[in-house]
Amino acid sequence: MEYPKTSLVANGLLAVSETGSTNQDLLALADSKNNPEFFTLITEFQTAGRGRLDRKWQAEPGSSVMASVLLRPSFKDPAGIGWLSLMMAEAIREALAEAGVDSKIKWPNDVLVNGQKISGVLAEANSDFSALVVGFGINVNQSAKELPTGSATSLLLAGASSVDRDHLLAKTLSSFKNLYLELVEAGGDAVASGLRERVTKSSSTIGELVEVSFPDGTSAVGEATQIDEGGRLKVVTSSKTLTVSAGDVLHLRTAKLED
Ligand code: BT5
Repeated sequence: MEYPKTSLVANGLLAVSETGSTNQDLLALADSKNNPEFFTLITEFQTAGRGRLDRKWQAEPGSSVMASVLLRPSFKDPAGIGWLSLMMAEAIREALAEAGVDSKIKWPNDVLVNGQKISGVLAEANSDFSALVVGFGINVNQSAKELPTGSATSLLLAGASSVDRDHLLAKTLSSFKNLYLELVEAGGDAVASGLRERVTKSSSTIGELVEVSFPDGTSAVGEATQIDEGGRLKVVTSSKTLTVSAGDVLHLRTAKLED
């Protein structure tokens, strides 16, 4: 497939029909070649698509948008870096809205339509943090039986048929670029750049009763009250306030819809 609209937004575009993982490939390219910021790698099919915590991202060939964008942030503040997944989720939400589909961001990296996952984002860095890639998958044309889980949805299932994947990707990248350049201008300060306010407005997690599962296997239940200046989730439990930087969140009031 050709991506003429995306080529105008990306700072160099490589489109391959199949690969293991666009995130993995772009991280390797970032180290070996001096590709610039917003260089984008897109594929029609991944054989080893990555999610967080060794999970998999699965999509049928040609059914979705799967891409990774290269960044080389001038700010070294980890707080700014913590925002990149949420920033891409916001850009995707804006692109879906343009396609006529309302969605919400579920902290830390999902985009949901009526509680079902239409998109996931994975930000990864190379070993010395000189390059970051933000990868994302957006389900476009899948029918219910082509999706890997019952909690997933696609633009087609959400009522948007014949979506042009090139246009969707170009819109996502251009929204992302605007948000990112505003963050760079604010020195990586997501509060000053207005990013936190935008993501908070788009979030279905804030104000929810949540169960957080931590990578070490423990969990906690409380109310998600805000996203802090580093992109972390504040959760007020019956005994304390937690600041969550990594974990999975289950929205308890809407859990039936999501799982
Ligand atoms: C994510 O992880 O949601 C991040 C997904 C990032 C995928 C992109 S594709 C381009 C780039 N290159 C890569 O190799 N990865 C990125 P996580 O929050 O851990 O969610 C993973 C879980 O989502 C899986 O365990 C499944 O339950 C579910 N899942 C897998 N494929 C899905 C799909 N197509 N739609 C909805 N849910 C899916």
